[in-house]
Amino acid sequence: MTPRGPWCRSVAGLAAAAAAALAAGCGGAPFNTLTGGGPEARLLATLGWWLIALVSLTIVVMGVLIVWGALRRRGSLTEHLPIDADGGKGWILIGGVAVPVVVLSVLFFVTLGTLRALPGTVADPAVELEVTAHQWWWEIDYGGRPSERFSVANEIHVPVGEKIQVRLTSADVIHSFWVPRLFGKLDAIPGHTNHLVFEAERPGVYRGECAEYCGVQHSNMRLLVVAHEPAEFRSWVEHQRQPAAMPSDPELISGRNAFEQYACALCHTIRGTQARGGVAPDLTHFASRRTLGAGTFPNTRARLQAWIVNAQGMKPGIKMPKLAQFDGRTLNALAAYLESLE
Ligand code: HEC
Ligand SMILES: [Cu+2]
Repeated sequence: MTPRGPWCRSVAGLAAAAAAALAAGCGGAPFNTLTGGGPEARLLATLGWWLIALVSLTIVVMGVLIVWGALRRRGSLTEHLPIDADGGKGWILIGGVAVPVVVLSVLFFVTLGTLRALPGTVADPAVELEVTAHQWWWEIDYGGRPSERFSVANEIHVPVGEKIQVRLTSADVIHSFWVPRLFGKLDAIPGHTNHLVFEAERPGVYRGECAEYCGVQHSNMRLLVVAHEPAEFRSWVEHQRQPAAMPSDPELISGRNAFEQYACALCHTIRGTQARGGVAPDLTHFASRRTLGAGTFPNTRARLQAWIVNAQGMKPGIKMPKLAQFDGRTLNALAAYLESLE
């Protein structure tokens, strides 16, 4: 097609932009719901394609009818079509009743089929997780015998090709748990447990978000799902089960003492120390995580120091207060200690 005139050019431009957006979207964009990374996500993607197809068809047919209605002249051949014989009632019955009933019924049954194919629980999952949403971070507890349990935050590790069973709840308000390339949104409701099963087919890092407005830092309540080959996953689990390493370096020891002495230990847990708080992210293997503040910052030394000094300045409104001023040495020791918690 050779575009003629500005109107044609803008249509061609729009089409090119749409095609580019579609192509970019198909290239594995993290929030693309149409490129499922596992069987559950693909079922949802198929449902998405059904919606797009039927809606597009409806739009095209409507567009053609509008253009045709605007262009036709009285007395033209079309007036003699049988459908016009009753003064237009046929159009109303077909366009206003029959077509919507057909389109909505198809979508209804496709949706029902998708829901049935997505069970909330499986008989013997490879991994069982308890996910608790907090304002504004995710607590992730790995089950097992009491000695095997451990808790991490904002970063879920799973083996590829295996079913993961999630039990989801909330500690405060309603949140919604969503990793678009792996599963659909599921509400996290205080006092209630919802169930979800998912599987990641390929190793990689999948991004997720809280998908239900939950207060000032809702937009900074992210999570990552990291899918490993099974052997790699097992060694990750083995490592996370260990308590925090005992420091021998004097600076790290003073960092640990500071952590236990300041209020930090009232909110946070570091297994193997006296820090046993239960209302904030478990920091036992904090340094093994990629992000700080539920996906808000990369987990670097500079950000960590700034966070310890004034987390409120970085993520205003969060439940970690600005604590008393530390002297430079204490601050360095605290950060060095937390950074040593691989
Ligand atoms: C009143 C409870 C409370 C106290 C006291 C507290 N924190 Fe926190 N802390 C939190 C909460 C809640 C979060 C999660 C914030 C978020 O991401 O929304 C957090 C997050 C963190 C994180 C980031 C964890 C992650 O994985 O993203 C670090 C590191 C941290 N705190 C260190 C400390 C240190 C060091 C101290 C003491 C100097 C301390 N905290 C004192 C409640 C507390
Ligand atoms: Cu939210």
